[in-house]
Amino acid sequence: MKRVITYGTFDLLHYGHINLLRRARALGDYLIVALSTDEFNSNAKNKKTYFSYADRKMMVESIRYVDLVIPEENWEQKRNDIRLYQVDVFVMGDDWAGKFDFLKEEGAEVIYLPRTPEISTTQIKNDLKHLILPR
Ligand code: C2G
Repeated sequence: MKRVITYGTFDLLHYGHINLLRRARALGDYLIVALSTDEFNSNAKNKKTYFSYADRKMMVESIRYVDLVIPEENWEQKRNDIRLYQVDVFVMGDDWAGKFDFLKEEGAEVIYLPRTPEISTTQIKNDLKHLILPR
């Protein structure tokens, strides 16, 4: 069984996230999502999420491509996660290109997938602030 892992906040879940998860799952047989906790978001990622970790976890777990959701609590856990969950493939959107190549040392394939253009949680928040609705 080929096991894939990816990391993220997945706040205000949108089709860019789903595109990433669908392609990540297609790289193996089992997809783990390490979901940034509320503490990690506010303390280390300077992100204030709209939805709580519990709500984001419930939504990500509901996605057909996702097999397991675990907490992402710090930047350093990736090496251990790869060992602990016997991960074969590490996947991120290409806004992270090059940042996690060191994980190859743990024997994992490291793949950066093209981001879905024109959609982001920040964009959604800004549009809603100015009441710009999707086309
Ligand atoms: N993504 C995408 N296309 C978009 C928006 C996001 O492919 N239009 C991808 C991102 O590249 C990332 C994943 O969806 O791989 C989750 O996005 P975020 O929740 O913004 O994740 P981020 O805050 O980048 O957290 O340790 C890694 C971090 O936790 C990654």
